[in-house]
Amino acid sequence: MNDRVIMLADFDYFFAQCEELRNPSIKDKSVVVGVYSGRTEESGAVSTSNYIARKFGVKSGLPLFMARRKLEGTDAVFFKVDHEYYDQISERIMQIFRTYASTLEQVSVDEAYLDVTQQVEGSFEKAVDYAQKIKQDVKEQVGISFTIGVGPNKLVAKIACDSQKPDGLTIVKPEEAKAFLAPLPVDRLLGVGKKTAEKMDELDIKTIGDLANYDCQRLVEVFGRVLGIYFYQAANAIDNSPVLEQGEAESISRIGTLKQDTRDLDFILQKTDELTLDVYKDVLAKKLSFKTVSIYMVMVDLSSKTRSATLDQPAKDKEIIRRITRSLFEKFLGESTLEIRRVGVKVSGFSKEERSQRQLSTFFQNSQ
Ligand code: TTP
Ligand code: CA
Repeated sequence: MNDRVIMLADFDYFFAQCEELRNPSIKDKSVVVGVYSGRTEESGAVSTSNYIARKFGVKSGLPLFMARRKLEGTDAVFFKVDHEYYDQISERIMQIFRTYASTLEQVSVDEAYLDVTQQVEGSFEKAVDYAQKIKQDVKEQVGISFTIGVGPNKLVAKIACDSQKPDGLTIVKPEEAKAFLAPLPVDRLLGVGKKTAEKMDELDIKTIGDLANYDCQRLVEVFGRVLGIYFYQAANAIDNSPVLEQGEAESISRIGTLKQDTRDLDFILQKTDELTLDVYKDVLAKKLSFKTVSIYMVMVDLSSKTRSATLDQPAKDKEIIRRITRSLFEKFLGESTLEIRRVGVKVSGFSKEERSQRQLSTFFQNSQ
């Protein structure tokens, strides 16, 4: 576990940056992405904003009417959250990250840990160039900027990442880690909320350095064994938690809208071939085999249907997905008279042990 090189990548002002990506002309303006509650035109809160809007005090959580007030007289632009679009961008970036790391742990839509120890041969010097290369690659391929923190473990990488945004790169070598954390307030540590920070303040612990120098036994008495030891170790930059791949995806799917409503098999298969290629790229990148292939249709009356076929043996071949997709559509078109508006392709049944129909509940959960 020693001498690891761990990165945390955190996409800059993510939802707002995604909006800038598809509307480049707004880059010099305040960009606000809001969640509208729907009660009135204006009710809701800011989900995130770009750094120009932040200068006006417009940040996550601010009520939208206040955001409008603060930005009055400027040519700010407001968007509604579009999770489907942000998820797609996020997924493309995570795919690129996978090619750079031995393990990738996605923490949220815009954050992931990368274990790059092997790739940089344990060298923090090499990690500088490596991090820049990843940033450059994603910038070119996707057009999104992000911030990287590098450290000997997840805890240090995270705090390094938070220390300089946006488009930042902060490297904290193992021998610098304790000194890097020492001056920071204790609430920068995961698990130190307002109440804990107050309690620590009573013990005259204000900085992470104060905590690191505190008697561990005393901390155990005050906070209990698990937390006391955790706080002490964290303050001393000790964190052995591994970068863990998230639980294997239950399914991989892609959905798209047809250029026109149709019942024409070839026309449909043109679209599903594109979708299959994307699904297959995911399957390949995650080194999975699948047992079930499904198709999904949204009809002109907006009703939706799925059909599946399960193989006897796990497969990993693109041609198998195409072949089954074709035969499922042939059969389906024989059963239905409605035109089709949207189509989807899905593979599932990944794990080695037999899975139950539990997966049905997650069927195309991203579809609508
Ligand atoms: P953050 O990483 O906290 O923020 P950010 O990416 O917008 O900005 P930065 O990292 O440059 O400081 O959150 C990631 C996304 O999560 C953000 O783009 C929007 C969403 N979000 C909310 O919807 N509500 C919130 O209160 C917060 C904090 C984030
Ligand atoms: Ca972010």
